Amino acid sequence: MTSYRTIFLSDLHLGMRGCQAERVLDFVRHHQAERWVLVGDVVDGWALTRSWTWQQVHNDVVQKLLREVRKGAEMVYVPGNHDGAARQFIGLTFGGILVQRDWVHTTADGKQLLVLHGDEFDGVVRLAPWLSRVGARAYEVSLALNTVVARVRERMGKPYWSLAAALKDRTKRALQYIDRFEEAVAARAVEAGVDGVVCGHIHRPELRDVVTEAGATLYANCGDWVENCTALVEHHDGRLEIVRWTGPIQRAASEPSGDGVRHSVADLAPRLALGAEAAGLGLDTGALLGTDR
Ligand SMILES: [Mn+2]
Repeated sequence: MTSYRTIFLSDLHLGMRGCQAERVLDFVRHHQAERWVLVGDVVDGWALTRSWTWQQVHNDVVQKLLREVRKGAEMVYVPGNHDGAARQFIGLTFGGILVQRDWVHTTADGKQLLVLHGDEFDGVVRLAPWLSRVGARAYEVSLALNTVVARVRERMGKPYWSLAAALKDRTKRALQYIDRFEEAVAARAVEAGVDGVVCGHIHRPELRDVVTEAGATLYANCGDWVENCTALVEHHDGRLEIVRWTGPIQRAASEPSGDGVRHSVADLAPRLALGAEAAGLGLDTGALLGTDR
């Protein structure tokens, strides 16, 4: 059992196919904190609207978090866009969980961190259709892609190099989007006069100083529990760290054995980009793959 002062979690996407709920559960079981901060997209209401994929393990995660509160942990919940329905409860406390639109967290060493989900910057950064409702489905589909790339190639009748080239081009655009998102979020923190910002939303864990035109600030992104399985933690002395959890591998019957579920940040970008491309072009990736995920 590892103990931290604060644990920040975002983008669990409970209820979405591809959500690694077993890993979340394992992480929560092995950690304790004085305060838990949920940075949005905890439950994926969009996915649940499309098809009901709520499983017992998703309930288990919610119950486990509630138990932490009963045991005395503080919990702050900043809803995201996928669980935006919870935004109607801003300012209220449910079962000891305080719901906030955004939140200023003060670290043990006195740093002030503005906590927000990050979807409020979608309007500023207009390069990522995969963050939209339409793109969300394409993104979900693209998550399944890397395991069936061989089949796609065969069906499309395209040689491997052309697919690789296309991915390379799209990766560049996805990275450009990520840069712009990080800058926009950092600029908000500078504007707010705080020492840093904690967000989620783009499923890319990060902890670094970002220099904007208005000044430099600490940018922290919790990452997600669909691909990266990361949390942002604050040690008891105020030091921040990204923790990557490699607990038990979730293995559904339809999934390949081995490391078919875990993906590195490095191969996240092309798949995000492919989702973007599919959304942007109205391309039915599901049909291409011969699956209807
Ligand atoms: Mn989001």
